[in-house]
Amino acid sequence: MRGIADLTLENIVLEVDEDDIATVTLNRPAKRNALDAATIEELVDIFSTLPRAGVRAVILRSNGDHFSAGLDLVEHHRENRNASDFMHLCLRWHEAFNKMEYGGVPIIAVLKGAVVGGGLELASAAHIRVAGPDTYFGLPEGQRGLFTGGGATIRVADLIGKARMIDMMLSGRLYRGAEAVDVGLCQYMVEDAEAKAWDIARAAAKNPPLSNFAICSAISHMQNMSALDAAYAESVVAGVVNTQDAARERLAAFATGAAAKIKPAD
Ligand code: 1HE
Repeated sequence: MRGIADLTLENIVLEVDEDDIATVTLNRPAKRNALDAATIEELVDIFSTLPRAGVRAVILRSNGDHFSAGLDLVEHHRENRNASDFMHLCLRWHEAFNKMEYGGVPIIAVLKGAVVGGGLELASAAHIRVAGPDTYFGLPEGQRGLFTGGGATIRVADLIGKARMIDMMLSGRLYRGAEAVDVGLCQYMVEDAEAKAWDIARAAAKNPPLSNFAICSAISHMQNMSALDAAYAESVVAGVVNTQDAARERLAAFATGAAAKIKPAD
């Protein structure tokens, strides 16, 4: 089985700290972290590997002023792709983003500057999005004579609803600030997005990995099912998760009054 040490990465920096929290950093700041075909392959490799490597949470971030400018438009222009080429490229985007969404390891995205087009599709595949004051969201595909190909019709529409997504694509509307939180493009808008993402990652990493696996795969899978099948699948997942050793220990702590209570801090 390929491990983290076997990965060959040029456009992304991958680090894992002593608490098994991985940092995945897009590292093409000179190109505003545009997603070329090679970067997508690196994302496929990384997110195929991390869930099996004992990683407990992932911070997805980028170097430079912008999270990602989306599809590498210059490469797309240069390659002069035909319909089949681009369809197969999109399937690789889906491979990468599905590995993220369904991989079972919490992914927290740190957003800044442009989160546009394919950059928003990438951010949407994370489980939690934390934005900073300069972050803005857009889907400029229409303006470029393009269409979404990395899952926006599924994930962005799911986050904000199809009417808002269509408006973004037709009118070029950009969202930022509190409005971006209100419509659902991100869950947090804070001064220091990086610090907030780390707080969330450390909190999530304290949960048993099997619980996080269910949270970060089962919920997405169940959204794709009928209510009847989802109820059945939820029962099966809960049967496995809620009887794990780590749950027994935590239940014993609660039963003896040793566990923390679920209350607001103030
Ligand atoms: C790029 C890209 C890119 C920058 N592909 N090279 N996405 C877009 O339509 C967004 C396109 N980018 C922009 O609007 C701007 O670059 C930004 C607002 C993100 C940043 O502006 P700025 O002034 O900081 O940078 P810049 O001067 O525009 O670009 C700096 C360099 O990055 C420059 O390269 P250089 O070699 O001339 O220095 C740019 O060419 C390069 N660059 N963005 C390639 N996107 C699966 S389908 C998904 C479809 C989509 O994603 S459509 C949305 C595409």
